[in-house]
Amino acid sequence: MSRELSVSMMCIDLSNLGEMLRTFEDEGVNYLHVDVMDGHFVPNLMLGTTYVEWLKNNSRIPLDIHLMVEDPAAKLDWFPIGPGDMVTVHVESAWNVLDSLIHIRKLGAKAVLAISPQTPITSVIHLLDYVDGVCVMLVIPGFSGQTMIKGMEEKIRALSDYRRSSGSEFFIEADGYIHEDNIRSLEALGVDVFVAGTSLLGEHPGKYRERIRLFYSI
Ligand code: S6P
Ligand code: MG
Repeated sequence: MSRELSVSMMCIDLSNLGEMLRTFEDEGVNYLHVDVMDGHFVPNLMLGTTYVEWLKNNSRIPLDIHLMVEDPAAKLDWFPIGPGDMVTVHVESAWNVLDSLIHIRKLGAKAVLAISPQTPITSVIHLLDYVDGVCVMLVIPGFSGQTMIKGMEEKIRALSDYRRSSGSEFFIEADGYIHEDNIRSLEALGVDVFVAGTSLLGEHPGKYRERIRLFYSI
């Protein structure tokens, strides 16, 4: 599969949201990455249901909803999830995470299982028949603007090796610290979908069109 970009909506300039969305559409951005945090599973609180609904109604780009919440199964119906969207739940977030994966697929969306930096890939292997993708967190969930935790490349390599040797077809998403100097190396390791915020929207104010073009051309 060709490289895909999911733009982190927690890093966006809200005063310029409409124009930014039009630019993302023009430039072929694949997903709008919506981080949902409940102040319990992670020590931060953000991106509420009304905002997600607004994004759904005001952009043609599929949503990539990343639920960093306790008991995600009880909250899935709060969001406007439909065919083409992608919804991520954390393997660490609930004993019944499989219920969420099944429910997400019933809604026609892609089910993605996320693993935090300290969680080994063995914690998701037995669930791969129920997922479309695995999201490897390269940073501690909760905040943008962090640096990559050591050992994450090896983790992606191991997951990618498993995918190849088992013949599984899940995609690998990498979330956090995506910059122009690590895109090609992460892709070579097996990453298909990249979540980027700071390098697109934070470090170069106003230059998001150029930064998106750079992402696809590297
Ligand atoms: C972090 C969150 C991420 C951030 C992403 C973008 O908990 O899940 O999706 O939005 O890390 O920020 P940055 O600064 O790493 O590019
Ligand atoms: Mg995220």
